[in-house]
Amino acid sequence: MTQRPQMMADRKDAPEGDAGVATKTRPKTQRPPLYKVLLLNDDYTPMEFVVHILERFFGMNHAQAFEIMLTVHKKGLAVVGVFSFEVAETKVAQVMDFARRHQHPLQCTMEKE
Ligand code: TYC
Repeated sequence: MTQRPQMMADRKDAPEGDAGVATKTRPKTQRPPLYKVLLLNDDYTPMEFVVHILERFFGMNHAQAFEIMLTVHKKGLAVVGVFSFEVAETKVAQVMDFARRHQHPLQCTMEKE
């Protein structure tokens, strides 16, 4: 069998500064929390504008974007993506800014999954 230098961390006889806690067991990895980005319905924003937003900021094709837009229109809201905190925050800001610049009342929010 191939020999390789053994680091202290690998050695079973290494001094245990960690007092024997979780050295052999599965290390606890922490996944960052995810955030849902939600689009809300209103009575004034044009359907094609919402479709454009979904294509532009959420990478959807026209058919997907149209379908999600219709879901929001009928159900009142829909999840349009799930992202890390920073990416979700950026998407919400992009959508809100774009809607405001076009004087549409479209609302976009995020919530922890
Ligand atoms: N309800 C809007 C209309 O009838 C369309 C719309 C869809 C608005 C989705 C916002 O997030 C929205 N023009």
